[in-house]
Amino acid sequence: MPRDPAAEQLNEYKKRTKPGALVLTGNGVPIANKQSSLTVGPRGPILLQDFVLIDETSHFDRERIPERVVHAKGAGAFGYFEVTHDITKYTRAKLFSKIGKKTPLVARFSQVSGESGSADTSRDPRGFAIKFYTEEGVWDMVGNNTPIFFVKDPLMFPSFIHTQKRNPATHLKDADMFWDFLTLRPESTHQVLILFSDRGIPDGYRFMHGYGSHTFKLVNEQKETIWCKFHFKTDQGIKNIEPDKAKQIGANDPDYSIRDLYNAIATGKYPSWTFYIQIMTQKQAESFRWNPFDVTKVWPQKEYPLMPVGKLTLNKNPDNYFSDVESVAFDPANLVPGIEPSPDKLLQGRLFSYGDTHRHRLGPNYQQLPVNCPYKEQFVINYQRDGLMNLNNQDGAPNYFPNSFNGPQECPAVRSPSFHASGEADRYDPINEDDYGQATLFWRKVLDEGAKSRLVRNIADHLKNASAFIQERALRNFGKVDVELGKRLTEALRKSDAKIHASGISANL
Ligand code: HDE
Repeated sequence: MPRDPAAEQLNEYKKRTKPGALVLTGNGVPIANKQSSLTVGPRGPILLQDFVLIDETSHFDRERIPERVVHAKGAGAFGYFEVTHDITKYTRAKLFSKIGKKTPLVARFSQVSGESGSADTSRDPRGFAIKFYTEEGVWDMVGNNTPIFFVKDPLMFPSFIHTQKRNPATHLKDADMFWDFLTLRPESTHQVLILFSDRGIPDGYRFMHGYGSHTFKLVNEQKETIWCKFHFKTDQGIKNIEPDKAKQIGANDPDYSIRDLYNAIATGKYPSWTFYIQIMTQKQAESFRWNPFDVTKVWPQKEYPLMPVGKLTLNKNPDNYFSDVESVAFDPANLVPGIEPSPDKLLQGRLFSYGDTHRHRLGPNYQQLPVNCPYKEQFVINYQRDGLMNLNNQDGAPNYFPNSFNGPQECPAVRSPSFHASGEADRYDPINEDDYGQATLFWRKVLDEGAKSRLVRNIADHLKNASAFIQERALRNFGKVDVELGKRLTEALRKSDAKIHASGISANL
């Protein structure tokens, strides 16, 4: 069998280069012997003056940066976005300014809860993050492959993530943590159903949709605003992996999805997604039967149809995984004129968190790394200076504002329209926000009989590992989605080796 392009990477390098380049130290000095340390006699000890050894070892000691606290495992690629439909009446964002316009981008797809060495085929949401290098700065669309999320208050997020990762005492994934939290926060039910459905294990990153998930605000040239959601539909079609096969692949080829994306692009099978928006006027939002900024709910597509906007194509693999993918830093706060945040609380929390984690993970000047830099190579001109690993002296421009020395000026044209905000400051619980309505629709209307059976099996296979009282709470919650779901799950758990109090459950449904 011929080797695939990912396996051939080094041979390809050899073909396109000439032998004979010199190996240098970090400060650019040729190295006479790269294989033997400098020792006193053939048996050592080693001399401290062996700069070749020290240079090599000390750089090696620092090769890893902290992995992302979530979405640590992922694959990335470069490509472009092309506008196919005019939406200038809704947004003045320059990347949408005319049909046929192309904007370069980088995409990163990821698993959420596993570490950077974990298997690509685990049941987990997948990250779907796109960095558009627009002419008015970088727009990051940092979404997932599901249109909704588990929780809706950013204060819940660290706890939620803790429950999906390892138990700090045992360093093991823990079914009690997982189900305890989710069942105590019933707003997560809708997303839990999607996670345990067939779409919970996509067949690589090419065969899944992407969603901005939150509601955003679009602003047009006249400063009129409208609410909007972003959808990326895969042109490859949806493909998922059966759990048993996923386990098998996870054991034999844990990097399955990274390999699949790399090889597809290397062989010219460029994956693409059609980009749609859903819009809702301010007036419609006021009378919408759910909170339109509640990220645990979708906007029904029958009432708010998808409108096509353009196509996103990935056509170039990273040259270097570390600098192009590990160092890429997405931030939902990276918005461009014409796209603004909504009051969605979870989104508001994210507007702080990402820049904060980047400053920790990559340093204060992470925006200067080529993959993060607007237009990639051109440095931003502003009044920020210095700091760890600063590369930009801004050509001697003044570092204070206002100034009389041709420092960069404000641009009043991009001013955002004002918006009204008022209310009693308090910590509001999301109570009476209908935790089950859309989950019920998902169970009854979206899934066919086969999909329902697989969902029940998938939940039971996981839930059976939790403590009995947590299983019972889960069954009560799922029973509120649909009595049938509760009953079928109870049955499935009874058939498994779960230690449930079988009699107590159906009584409580
Ligand atoms: Fe993230 N998330 N997240 N998230 N997220 C991160 O940023 C966070 C949420 C998503 O390929 C982190 O650079 C908070 C929703 C993706 O590099 C961190 C909250 C959605 C990626 C972070 C959320 C996402 C991240 C970790 C709730 C889908 C990977 C490393 C308030 C709409 C991006 C990093 C990449 C990564 C925080 C919820 C998507 C810690 C606080 C909802 C695709 O900043």
